[in-house]
Amino acid sequence: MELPKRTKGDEYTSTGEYPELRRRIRAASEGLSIPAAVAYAFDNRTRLVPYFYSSHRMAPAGARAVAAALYDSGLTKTRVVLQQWTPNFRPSRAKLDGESLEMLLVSSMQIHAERAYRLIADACSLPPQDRPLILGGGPKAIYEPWDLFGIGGDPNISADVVVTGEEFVLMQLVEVLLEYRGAGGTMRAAFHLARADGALASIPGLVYRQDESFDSPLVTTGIQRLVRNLDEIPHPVIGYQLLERPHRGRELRSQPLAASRIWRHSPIGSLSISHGCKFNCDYCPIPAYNQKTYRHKSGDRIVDEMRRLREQLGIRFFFGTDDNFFNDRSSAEQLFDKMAVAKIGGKPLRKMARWGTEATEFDTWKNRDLLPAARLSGLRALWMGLEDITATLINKGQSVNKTEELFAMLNKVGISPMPMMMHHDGQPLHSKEGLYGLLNQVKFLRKIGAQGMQVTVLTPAVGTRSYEDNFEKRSVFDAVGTTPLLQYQFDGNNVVASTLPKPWRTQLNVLIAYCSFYNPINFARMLLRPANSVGLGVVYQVGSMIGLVKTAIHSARWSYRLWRGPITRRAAPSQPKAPMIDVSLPGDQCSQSDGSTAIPGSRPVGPAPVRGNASDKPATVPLRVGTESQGKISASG
Ligand code: B12
Ligand code: SF4
Repeated sequence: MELPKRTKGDEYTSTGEYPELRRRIRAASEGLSIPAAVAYAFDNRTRLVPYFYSSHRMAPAGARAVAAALYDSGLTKTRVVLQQWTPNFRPSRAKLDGESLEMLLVSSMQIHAERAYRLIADACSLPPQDRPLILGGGPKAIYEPWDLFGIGGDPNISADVVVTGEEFVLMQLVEVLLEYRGAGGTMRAAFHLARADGALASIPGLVYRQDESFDSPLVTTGIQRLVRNLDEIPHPVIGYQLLERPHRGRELRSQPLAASRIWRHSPIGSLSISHGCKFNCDYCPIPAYNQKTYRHKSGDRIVDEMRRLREQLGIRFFFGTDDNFFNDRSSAEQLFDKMAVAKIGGKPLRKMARWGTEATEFDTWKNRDLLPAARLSGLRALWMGLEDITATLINKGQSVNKTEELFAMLNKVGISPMPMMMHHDGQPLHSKEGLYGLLNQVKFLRKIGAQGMQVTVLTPAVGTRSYEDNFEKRSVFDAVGTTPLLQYQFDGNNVVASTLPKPWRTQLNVLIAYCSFYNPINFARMLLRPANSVGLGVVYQVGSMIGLVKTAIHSARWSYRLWRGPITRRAAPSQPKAPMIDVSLPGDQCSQSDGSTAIPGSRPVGPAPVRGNASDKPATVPLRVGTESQGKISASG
């Protein structure tokens, strides 16, 4: 099921609301010391091609943005800890300027959830009075917030509050908590007071336990409001300067990573340029998450971000975290106009900074006349979700002829086309005729100038229209052999759902497809191409051939286990294990794509509890906390 959206016209914050909120928090937090760590969970088992390099060499934008928002609001004792770089970090032992953490903010995708649980478990190993306030956020929290409470069935291992939206929601929460904390309290104590007072119900985008009792239901406050003007978001240069430097230790170092060394560890800078996509693919949660909106930054702002990151931190390669960059022509145009004439250190921006992003083939084709301008803005690579160029799996306006013509145009202007393909049950490895087979498509794309290749398997994604169907069709695996499936395996690199009798073949198909693209022969071919079409291809070939060694071992093992079986299947996805109560205020009510109004898994309770009245408790429902997928969690595991 997709996330619901707010009523039309009520999706956004008003102009200036977010900067004003930060200004108020700055005033309220003056003189306070609130040590906080934003920990980005990362499961190293997912470090495979095609993300072998980017997952470690591109500091994630979400965790940086959250830390930047705290810092910019006066909570300057904030550090960003990436588990890719600091795998042994233990929140329970972390100190900033000699003080223990008062807030632990865990950011996680679904595939890194097992690592997120451990971070939370470690923080919960402290005596209750010493525990930081534990907040969950990021894609795992957005779609399955209940999973971060009562982890592994232990009600003591739990986040205190989960943010199901963006940093604006967090800062609204921080403002309320500061009001309750005062000068001498802690953020966790403030959270308990604010919750008891009903003061959190008016912040859309939160999930928390109604009280501290073991059978407490979860409360959801509805769907977030989105910051409309992305230029209002704090500058990314702030978040970069809060990064913990890579090390194997458990504690935090006294100083963050030095500015002069940031580019060495994160040579690619991810930049949030736009959010949203006009398409509506049934296996993708992005349009619903964005409440069908499209937001973008101004050209001036992007120029300023690149300039400062280049000049102050030495980062010269950028990746736009766009869902569909060419979604809106006028916003792309204004960006190119500004970037084409911008200078960094007296030189044209395009000489000092290069960038890549994601866009659909349909919109890139529609705006193909802008490609020369795009190149002048420094755009050097475009990742396109072609999925299946015959449009059999999904029709997003892609076609064989269009792809061929577009790739030629892109290569001509010096922008590397980077196709992203999706292998599925209906697609054979090879077809005798036409282009339906996976290998036929990979070979064709290489010939027409693809500089890189991503092949993932179609994997059920939470928050999508097709998610539940996959369970109903009994395609999603529950266990293979005696081992239950874990969340890290839903990364598109493992076959975790299939109705075929031999899913191990699908697993090998992907590996064969990669080997057919990334190999010494194609590497040599790339080198022999005319200079203007070599682009990223050579770099990608080398990096991916290295990454393929680990990926091949991983794939062969998983394929073997699928072959051995037996495979058991699941009839339904994980559900909230505690009852969920929707207390969103009338103005914050939202609607589902099917016309219903509640948050998935929740039931409305009418008017939200107001301050001073937190006793709106539902009839008791038998409680089992944690999900099957969580397993037993221990802080030391
Ligand atoms: C850029 C991107 C990538 C990049 C970089 C990822 C990175 N680590 O930086 C690359 C290309 C490497 C990548 C890879 C993958 N990705 Co990706 N990626 C994105 C994308 C397009 C943008 C993410 C981003 O940086 N946004 C900009 C920042 C500023 O926003 P944000 O991350 O949403 O963070 C905000 C909020 O979430 C919140 N927040 C975040 N953390 C926290 C923590 C706390 C405590 C709080 C309060 C708030 C909070 O505040 C932030 C600021 O407003 C998103 C889609 C999207 N539009 O969100 C998918 C997305 C994150 N990716 C996804 C997936 C599945 C993958 C892959 C598994 C590939 C695949 N099969 O699709 C791999 C995994 C690689 C790995 N091993 O980790 C999914 C995750 C789904 C889920 N339920 O977990 C997403 C959501 C796309 C989708 N299908 O919906 N990805
Ligand atoms: S085009 Fe891409 S981002 Fe847009 S809905 Fe489809 S899969 Fe999602």
